[in-house]
Amino acid sequence: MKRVFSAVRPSGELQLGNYLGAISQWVEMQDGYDCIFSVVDYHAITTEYDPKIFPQKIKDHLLFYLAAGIDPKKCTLFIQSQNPNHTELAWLLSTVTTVSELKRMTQFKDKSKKEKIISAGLFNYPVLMAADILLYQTDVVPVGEDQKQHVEIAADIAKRFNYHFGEVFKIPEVKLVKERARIMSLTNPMKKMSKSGEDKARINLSDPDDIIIKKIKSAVTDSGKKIEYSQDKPAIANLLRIYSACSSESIEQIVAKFKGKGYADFKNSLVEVIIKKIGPIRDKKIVLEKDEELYKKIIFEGLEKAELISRETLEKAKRAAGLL
Ligand code: AQP
Repeated sequence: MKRVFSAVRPSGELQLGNYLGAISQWVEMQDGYDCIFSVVDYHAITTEYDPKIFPQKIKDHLLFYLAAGIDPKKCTLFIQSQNPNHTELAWLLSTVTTVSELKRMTQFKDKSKKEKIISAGLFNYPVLMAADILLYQTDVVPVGEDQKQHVEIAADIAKRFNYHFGEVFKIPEVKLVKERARIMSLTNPMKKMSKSGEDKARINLSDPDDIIIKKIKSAVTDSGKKIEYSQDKPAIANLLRIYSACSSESIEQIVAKFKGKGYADFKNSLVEVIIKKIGPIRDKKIVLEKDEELYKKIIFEGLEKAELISRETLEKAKRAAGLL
């Protein structure tokens, strides 16, 4: 069975883009693949964060995975910082990674513009992410478009390590879902929807129905009145992609459905499909958090499995590099 690794960093409120671009794919893959999913907290601390609420954020992320349909009996679920093999392999991989390739990372360029302090951790983020992926001899990494470059650099680092020290790592492949791969902000369709930044730009998985209604009603639209999918109309194209991903209808079907109708009708219907898709996840998560023991049990069992698999790879890598 092919292995899948994917993760989200607990850097804010899980949003619709995270769900459509990543977590919903995980749910679809868990029956056909050997899946390992993580909450990558070490990645989240590379940008500004609040340590006081951080443990709750980590827990919320994992509970949302479960609420979205990830089954801990089928998958391995764990918290990244609890498995020290990740940081240890990252150090080894950093010795075969060049500063110039890290400087090319779009996400580093974008994120460093927003941060008060640009940390070495933020710069080295792709190396830690390569370790996350390579430790599990991963075949496939399902991510949104924005993370594609990071999976590609992980593959380059793996090839380089293998070239210098012998076959240690499997070369991972990225898996994107086209329509869902890049959900854009509701206030600026040229920017992607993100966990961080202004709240009204995104739909959080935790948003109550009335907030979802408010956010969609005030989402920016383009000039004109027609509901059409075109590059010149990025705002409506984004809302159509969200509609399609939430309803499983094709963009063509949706455009045909709203022929002759205006933005108000379209937005009313969009609200319905979003609430139908993510409302039950929000409600389930509220139920799950009442069970105090569940979270502890799942991360304990997941960590045991993750540690075992990753230790084998780490030892192989250290041996190949002459450290054992
Ligand atoms: N807008 C998006 N559309 C589709 N997929 C998305 N993902 C994130 N935003 C969108 C996918 O969600 C997964 C988790 O991402 P991450 O937390 O590791 O990092 P990120 O891409 O930086 O996520 P955010 O939400 O944008 O967080 P912040 O604001 O902290 O930077 C990835 O698979 C990602 O592709």
